[in-house]
Amino acid sequence: NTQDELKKEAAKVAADKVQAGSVLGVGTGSTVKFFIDWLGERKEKEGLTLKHIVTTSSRSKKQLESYGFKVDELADVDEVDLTVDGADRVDSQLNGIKGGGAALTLEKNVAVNSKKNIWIVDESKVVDHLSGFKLPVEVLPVSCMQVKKRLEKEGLNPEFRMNGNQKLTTHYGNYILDLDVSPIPVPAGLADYLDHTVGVVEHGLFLNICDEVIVAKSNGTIQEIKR
Ligand code: DER
Repeated sequence: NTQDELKKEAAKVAADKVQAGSVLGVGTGSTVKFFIDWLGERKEKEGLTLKHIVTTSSRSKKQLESYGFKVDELADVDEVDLTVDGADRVDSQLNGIKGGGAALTLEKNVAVNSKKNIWIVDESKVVDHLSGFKLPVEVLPVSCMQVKKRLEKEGLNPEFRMNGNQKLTTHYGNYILDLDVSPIPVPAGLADYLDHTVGVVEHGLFLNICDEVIVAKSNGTIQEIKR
């Protein structure tokens, strides 16, 4: 099984869990892309309709609209029933690192306002302790150099994410600092520190947010891990 085939399988299991008439959150990334394809297929085959769909990136929005789904803003809905998203790493406690796609701020805002969060991943993302992926931190441009220095002093090895020779800008016009800490010794401690650092808009530590992970394994089986 190639990695894409695994992503596709995990995405299918999640798409089958989506209930007609519900409020659905749709994340971002290459695994979610398959999830949207499966939703499109359910729409075509069984006329799946949803009360609302909100999404975490313009890429996912475009793809959903290409299947004829209407996409609403999070501000226009009360609460999301289920959000399906990918993740960059997920540990044995179902805590994760997200933000590889630079959409972490909207992803976290949708996730914490969802009654249930399911992540779809291939086996390569599953780790015992959060490691092997740089932690994305979204920072305001105004104080980005000072924040970078502060994080350097903490030994967190921040580097700006680049887009060619320019700093990459997020949907909200901010920058991303990727922190090279692997493994992350105390995720809750680091999350707390970042939550209290002025200039940090959001970070990619998603702790106690995910309820269920659907893992596609290279031996062809699917593992569903629930909190
Ligand atoms: O959190 C993120 O931004 C990640 O990119 C995540 O959604 C996984 O993306 P992937 O399915 O392309 O690996």
